[in-house]
Amino acid sequence: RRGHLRVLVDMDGVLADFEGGFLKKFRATYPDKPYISLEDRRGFWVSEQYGQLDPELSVKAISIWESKNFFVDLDPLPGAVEAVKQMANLEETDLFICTSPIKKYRYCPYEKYAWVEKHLGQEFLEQIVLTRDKTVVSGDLLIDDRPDIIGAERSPSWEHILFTACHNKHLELFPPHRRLHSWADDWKAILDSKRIL
Ligand code: DGP
Repeated sequence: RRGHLRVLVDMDGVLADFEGGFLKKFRATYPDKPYISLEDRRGFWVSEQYGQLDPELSVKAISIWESKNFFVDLDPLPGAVEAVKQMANLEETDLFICTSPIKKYRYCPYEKYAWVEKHLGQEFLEQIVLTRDKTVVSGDLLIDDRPDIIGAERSPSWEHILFTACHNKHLELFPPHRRLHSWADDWKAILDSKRIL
């Protein structure tokens, strides 16, 4: 697809509200245990921060996203569904949903497909890339809330745009690194900045 812009969009924390869904189910499952409010979240790994409160809380946190229906029940983040549908309809733009499943594979990969079908439609199932290593996937842009995206490819083809999330909003980004603050932010301008004139 010569001349087309290829955009990779992450799922958890960018399209699907992993942090909100986690906290809701954690509090419902363990009502008497302490928890970390979204305001106090720091660092990409939820289990690490819960483990700092108490090692048993790390195990309990992991049990939440390893449970049936965790991933399929996640709500879309505000504006995400509309933005992705618009992006997919733009001229000369190829959109892929690039997401890392958890290694406990009983429910997660299946439920990620089910989520995409439910919220975006069957035609988007064609656009899913499940990988634990996003550096080996080629694209012009990767919109992702994880600050440190590394893997086997030392020099990924994409520019990583950090999608703002509760756990990364306090990080200072140094130029030339860029953020997308939310789906209300000007994502079209970021795409246009990568297009060849
Ligand atoms: P991605 O957003 O595509 O990089 O996928 C990361 C996955 O890991 C996503 O499903 C969220 C999940 N995750 C978040 N925190 C933790 C954690 O502390 N431990 C593990 N194993 N997975 C986590």
